[in-house]
Amino acid sequence: MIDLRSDTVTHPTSEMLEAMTQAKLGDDVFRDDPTVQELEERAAALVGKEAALFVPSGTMGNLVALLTHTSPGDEIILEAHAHTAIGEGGGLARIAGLMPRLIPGVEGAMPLEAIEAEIRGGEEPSGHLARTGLVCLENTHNRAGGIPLTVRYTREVCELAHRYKIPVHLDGARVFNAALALGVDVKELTCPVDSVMFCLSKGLSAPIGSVLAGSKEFIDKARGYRQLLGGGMRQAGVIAAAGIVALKRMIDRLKEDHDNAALLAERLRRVPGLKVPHRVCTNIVYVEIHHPYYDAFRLQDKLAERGIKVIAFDKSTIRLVTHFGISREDVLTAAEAFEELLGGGKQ
Ligand code: TLP
Repeated sequence: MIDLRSDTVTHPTSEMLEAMTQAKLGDDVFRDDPTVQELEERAAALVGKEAALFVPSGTMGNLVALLTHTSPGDEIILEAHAHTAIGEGGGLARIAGLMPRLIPGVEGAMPLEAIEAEIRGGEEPSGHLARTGLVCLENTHNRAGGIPLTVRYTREVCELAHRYKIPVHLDGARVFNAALALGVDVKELTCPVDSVMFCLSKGLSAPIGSVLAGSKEFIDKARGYRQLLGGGMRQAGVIAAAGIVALKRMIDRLKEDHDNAALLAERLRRVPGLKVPHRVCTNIVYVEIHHPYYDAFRLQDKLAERGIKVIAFDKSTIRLVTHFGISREDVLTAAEAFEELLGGGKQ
């Protein structure tokens, strides 16, 4: 099987499995699991924050951030196709009681003027207007094709939001991919924001877990919300141990995934009936299917019959993601399968 559905499908490395069996454990809800503490300290230092919190998933990390920064009834400004807006079960409204204010972005970046136009201060005396409680960014931006938001843009959004005393949260599920693609230290992308969530279980290949990082005060409060959501994990050092290996060993190798994605995109661009609608800068490739016989769902099924797994997002869109375990040969094989199915008349 060549599994290009997501970088979430990566399995732990043997070094991770070894570290998991050797991990020193405690009860993390009592805050005495040394392995979780080591992971949190390393993670915080890596992204230039005072403190960090280990959470079971990116979805929980984002939701805990939202709950910590805002009050129910607040508005939250997000890019229209942000994962937090469309991919996290509506938790922002169902659980945090927030009203999404969605702004369509250009390559995942909301125009600054549009953000400023949507900010509401809540100081209006009649109390009619909702208050903007948070601005969210996503880097890399998943639905925009894994495009990284630049350091300059990140700083500008933060300066703008902070001028109105509004915090900024970064969904940095793949922020190390962004830093690599931009050739910057990840801190450049994470220091300007008030909080950042990043995933250990995607390109970094840990089996489970994400990290939320911010100021000490923010993380102390966030810990309570994690508990409320059922995210207190007791002997969590078992999985944190894999996360530590992920941070030590798996960040630099992301380049291989980016190179493979670029090669895949280059090959797919040549296939009749396919369009790659965006720049490919990291490990995500979307293709649009314009074919008389295949729509995305049928193509997904036919590729699966050939041992290639992809995700059809809708009738005309398929997503492919490169990751640890996918080689250059694998992406060439996948591209050939597209070519044979769409170009070769083997229907
Ligand atoms: N994204 C997953 C699936 O939800 C589709 C994927 O395969 O891309 N932020 C971003 C930008 C994400 O892409 C994801 C997961 C999350 C948050 C949520 O992380 P998890 O899956 O750990 O809850």
